[in-house]
Amino acid sequence: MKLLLATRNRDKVRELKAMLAGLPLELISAADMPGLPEVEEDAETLEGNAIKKARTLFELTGIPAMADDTGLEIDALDGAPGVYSSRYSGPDATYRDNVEKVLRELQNVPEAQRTARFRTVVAFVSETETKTVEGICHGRIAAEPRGSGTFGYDPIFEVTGTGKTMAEMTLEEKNRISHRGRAMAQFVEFIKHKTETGT
Ligand code: ITT
Repeated sequence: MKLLLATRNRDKVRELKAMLAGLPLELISAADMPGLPEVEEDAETLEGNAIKKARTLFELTGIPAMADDTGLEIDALDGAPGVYSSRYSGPDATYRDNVEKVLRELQNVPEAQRTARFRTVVAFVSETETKTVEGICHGRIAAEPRGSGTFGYDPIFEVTGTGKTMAEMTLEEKNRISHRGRAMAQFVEFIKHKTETGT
């Protein structure tokens, strides 16, 4: 079975490939397919955007597609940046710009009130079905960035119960406990069932 990873973010592709390794799938990444359009993420929910990305690329290529949409939800900011996580500080924002904006906004917020969560919705779209699963990882926004592994908001996201930011973890450690890892564990079961039953 072919599976198209409908994301242009190479950091996400690296994690998704590690999580899908060992399954009888031929993985194709949209990041490696020139000519595919950028899908505008204009839905109001992670689920809406994930389905839109997967459906658009399935319709263009005919290959069953999966997409993940991820948001960082910070309680002291009423759930922001949430669905706007990739462009929080503007349309061409870098990871660093976004991290700096979050830290500025939380400047006067004490440690106990810096609670947050990463949420990932993974969507799968094929000719016959549309399926979504969700994964959540709880944590807190650190006072300063720590660690250089992984990507995005990871250097400021301290995972509950670990004392580490996600960027202080190895990829394997992060994938075991992360929002994306949790969503993908469910997705892997779903795909395994499909490949075993030929559905
Ligand atoms: P695609 O839409 O092409 O998949 P994207 O970068 O826009 O790529 P998302 O909308 O899912 O992906 O993610 C929004 C942003 O959230 C992303 O640009 C990162 O800054 C951040 N992000 C996503 N997953 C993350 C993770 O595991 N750790 C830290 N930050 C993450």
